[in-house]
Amino acid sequence: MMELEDKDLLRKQAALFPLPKGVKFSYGTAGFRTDAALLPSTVFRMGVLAALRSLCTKRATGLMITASHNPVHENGVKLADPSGGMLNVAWEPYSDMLANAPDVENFLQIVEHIVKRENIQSGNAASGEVLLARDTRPSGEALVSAARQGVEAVRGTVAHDMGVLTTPQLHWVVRSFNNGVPASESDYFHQLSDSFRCASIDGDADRLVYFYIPEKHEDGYSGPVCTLHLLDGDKIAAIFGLFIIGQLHILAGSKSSVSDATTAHKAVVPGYGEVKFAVVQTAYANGASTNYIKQVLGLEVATTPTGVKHLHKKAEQYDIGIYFEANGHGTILFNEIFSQWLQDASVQQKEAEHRQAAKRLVAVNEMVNQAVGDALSGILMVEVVLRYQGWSVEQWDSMYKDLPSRQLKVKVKDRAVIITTPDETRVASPSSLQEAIDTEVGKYKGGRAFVRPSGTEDVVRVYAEASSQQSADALAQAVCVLVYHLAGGVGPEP
Ligand code: G16
Repeated sequence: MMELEDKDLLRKQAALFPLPKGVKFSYGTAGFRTDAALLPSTVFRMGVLAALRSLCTKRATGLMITASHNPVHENGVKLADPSGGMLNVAWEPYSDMLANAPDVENFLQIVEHIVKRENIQSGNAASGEVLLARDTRPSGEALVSAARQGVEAVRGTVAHDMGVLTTPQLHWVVRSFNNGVPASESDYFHQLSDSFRCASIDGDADRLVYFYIPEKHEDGYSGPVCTLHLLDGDKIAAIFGLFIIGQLHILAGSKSSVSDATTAHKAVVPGYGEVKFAVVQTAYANGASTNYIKQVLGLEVATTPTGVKHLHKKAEQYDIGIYFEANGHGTILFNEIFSQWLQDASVQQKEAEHRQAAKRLVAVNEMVNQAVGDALSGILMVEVVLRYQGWSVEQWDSMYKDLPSRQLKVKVKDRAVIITTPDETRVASPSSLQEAIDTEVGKYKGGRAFVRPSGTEDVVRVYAEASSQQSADALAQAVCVLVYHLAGGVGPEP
């Protein structure tokens, strides 16, 4: 029950927020919303209501100052229940009554009515909490202040100003706060980011890689230093290859799985014939990816020099050509005749399962950007395939384990002095450089290394693979020194 002291405090504060003349407020679909200049009394009164609701439920409530999509000169107030959801509809009539109370005495009577009806304990022993937030409208700060005064005009209740938040963030914060878990804006972002995989795209959105940070290190260590797991263009090609060969198997009426698909690239589909299907890579493809695509997926792997222009041209030679550079450039190409056949098959195949497989491939054909690799359509494609496979990003990552590798670059006076073989895996000139690289590679178990002049930067790129990260690093470093001495390095020795 309200004591005299409680009423005096409320009366004094409410008098600071008189009701504007000739306006009728209505809680509406999602709280009050009107011209911001008319709102201080309403917001003050909703602060009072949010405080009463908190005292009634003995949990925190929320109050959001926003007018959503409405013009900037408008504003509004929404209330969040302790669950984090919308204000209990049974309380909506109270909000209308309070907002329209013509004077302070009438307002106090309504407050008393609510306190009595809801059996609310107020006063010093009570402890209510209301979390306040606002959008970026210029009127927001003053209205949050009105809300705070409303909350704190109810004795035993405190307001916490959470600053600028989105409406769903405030609801999330209220829910978390009441569940006793960290509830700040940064906790909200942590929760979102921790629940996803991440994808990263480059400056002009034509490259795509995925990555995640495992909860535990492989050696069981789980400390502040973390190892990032990268799912690069090779792994994207592998999962696309897996998905497409799976659909071709269905169309071919073959029950074989990827593990016994050693001749799958010769998938013979009744009504079409042999579907020519390959994955196109460059010398930068991790050796483990090439092995997996060839030996586990049973697909043909074609190799071209670095540069999308080369991979794209090669991929066009197949009915379906997946091409990806390890750095995330890539896409899937379908030739026109096969695309048309798939369209027809998606309607005409007798078996529903076959029609479905054809439809899936038609959908891929429509979704991927066949003009050039496109990070945005690539992300959608990855998400679709992960969903189809029912895989987490960790399961995708475990398709194969990358061989340890290292990529470095060396500044030289004239990068054109290095001429490579067409597949870029060997140096044709100066021949002394290739001989020295061969000798160095021979020192490392599972070693592989090549160098090539960059086509985009004034450097020579060095790539090395070996059976351990330490060896790959050492091999790459040794090759850098060779390039520096045998191909006109400039600046300090690497
Ligand atoms: C360009 C090409 C890519 C190539 C990359 C690096 O990408 O389109 O095909 O992989 O350069 O080339 P290099 O090793 O010769 O410097 P972007 O995304 O930088 O335009």
